[in-house]
Amino acid sequence: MFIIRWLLGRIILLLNFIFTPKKRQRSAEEQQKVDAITQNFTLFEYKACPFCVKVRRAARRQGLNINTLDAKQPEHKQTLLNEGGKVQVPCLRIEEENDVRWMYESSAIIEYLNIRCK
Ligand SMILES: N[C@@H](CCC(=O)N[C@@H](CS)C(=O)NCC(=O)O)C(=O)O
Repeated sequence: MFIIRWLLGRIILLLNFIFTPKKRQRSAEEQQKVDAITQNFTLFEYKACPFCVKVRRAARRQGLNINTLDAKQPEHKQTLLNEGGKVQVPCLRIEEENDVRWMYESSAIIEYLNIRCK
């Protein structure tokens, strides 16, 4: 079972690499504005998780630079569990004006990013 999951993960990563989406281009000024928003975001993920790949691809299509943390690493996994509430990826940590939110569900994250970072 582990082998099959591992293999599927490699296939997903390979396909993602081959069919890397085009990154949206913005003017330097526009990109700066969007970067100022996304610098408060952290995406907790597993590299080969299909739902995480989906979010990373959507972020790339939108030209967003989002810091990622590998939730396989025990320290990040613990943070996700303690502060987010459960170990499920992808999870977007959103820090805004002394408020921290933990957003689960790939579709919800993509929708949020599309609205927040037009
Ligand atoms: N419906 C969720 C599914 C996310 C999901 O199933 N993530 C898996 C990894 S692919 C997970 O976090 N499993 C818990 C674990 O591995 O501990 C989404 O769209 O984000």
